[in-house]
Amino acid sequence: MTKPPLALYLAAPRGFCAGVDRAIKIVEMALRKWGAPVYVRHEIVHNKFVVDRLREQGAVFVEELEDCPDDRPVIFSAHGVPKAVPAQAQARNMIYVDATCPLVSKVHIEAERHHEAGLQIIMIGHSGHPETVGTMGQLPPGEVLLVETVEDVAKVEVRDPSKLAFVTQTTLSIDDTAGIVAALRAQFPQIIGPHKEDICYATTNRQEAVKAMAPKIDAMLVVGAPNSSNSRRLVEVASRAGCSYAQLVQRATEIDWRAIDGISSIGITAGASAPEELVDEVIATLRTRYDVTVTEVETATENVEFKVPRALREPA
Ligand code: 0JX
Ligand code: SF4
Repeated sequence: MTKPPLALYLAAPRGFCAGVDRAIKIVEMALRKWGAPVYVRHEIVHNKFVVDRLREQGAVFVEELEDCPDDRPVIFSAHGVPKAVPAQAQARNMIYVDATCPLVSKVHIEAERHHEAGLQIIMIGHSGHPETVGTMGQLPPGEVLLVETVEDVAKVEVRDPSKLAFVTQTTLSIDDTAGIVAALRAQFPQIIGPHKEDICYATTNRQEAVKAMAPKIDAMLVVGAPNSSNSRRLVEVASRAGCSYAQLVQRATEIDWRAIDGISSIGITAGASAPEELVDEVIATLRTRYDVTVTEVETATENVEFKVPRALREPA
C-alpha cells in the first residue's frame, strides 16, 4: 500500500537549551563524583524521560529538602529555589549543588538589586510554578507581588506606585508578556524593569521558529511535558499564529492520529526540556504511516553554553 505524502517542517532551534544541558550534566557528574544515591529537589527539568533515565542511574527525586537525608548530596533543579532552601541545606551541613539556570539566577539577582534600592517588585509569572516560587522566594514575603494577566495588573495593591520594579519568569509567552508589561507601564509610569522582560533566548527563539512555521502547516506537534511552561507556550503560539491543530505530546504514543487524519503538512518542535531522541521517535512513527519529506525551518542559531559549578569539576 502506498503511503500518503507528508511535508514535515522541523523547527530550529528546538529542544534542549543551555540551562537544561547544564542541569542534566550536573546530575550525571554528581552521580559520578559521589556515587548513588544523589538526591534532586524537584524534577531536574520538566521531562519524565530525562527524570526516569537519571533515576535509573541512581538519582532520587523529591519535592522538598525535608525528604533528603543529611548525608547525601542534593541538587536543586534548573528552575531555581527560594533562598530558604540553600540556607536550610547549609544549616544541615549538606553537600548541595545548585543547577538553577544562570539566566534564572540573573533574575534573582535583579530582584535583589531592586529590593536593596528600596523598590517593591511585581513579578509576571505563573502562580505555583517552581521558577516563580523560587524568584519570589529570594525576598521576604510581600516584597514580590505576582501578576499573571493584564486583568491582575488593575487589581495589584502596591505600597508606593513611585517605588516599583518588575521581573518576569523566563519561559513566558513573548506576546502575552508584552501586553502585561504595557499595562504595568501604563498604570505605574515610574516602574523600573528590564528593556523588554526577562524571557530567555531559548524561549524566544523557540517561539519565533514556531511563528515562522505556523502558516505553512496543517498541524503542529510540540514534544514536551504538560508541566513544562515553555513547551505549553509553544502550543499556544502555534494556535495563535494560525495553525488549526496544535498538540503537546510527551512521546510518539500520544499522537492523536484521528485528529491529524488527512493532513498534508505538519510542524514539529520540542520544548527546552525535551530530548532530541523523542523528536526522532515522533518522526520515525510518522514515517510508518506517511511518505515523509523533512525540511528544517531555521530562524536562529544558538551557541550558548553554561559551565557546570566548580565543585563538580574537582575530584571528590
Ligand atoms: O516549566 P519550564 O518551562 O520552566 O521548565 P522546563 O520544561 O523544565 O524547561 C527547562 C527549565 C527552564 C527553566 O527556565
Ligand atoms: Fe535557562 Fe531559558 Fe533554558 Fe530556562 S529555558 S533553563 S532560562 S536557557
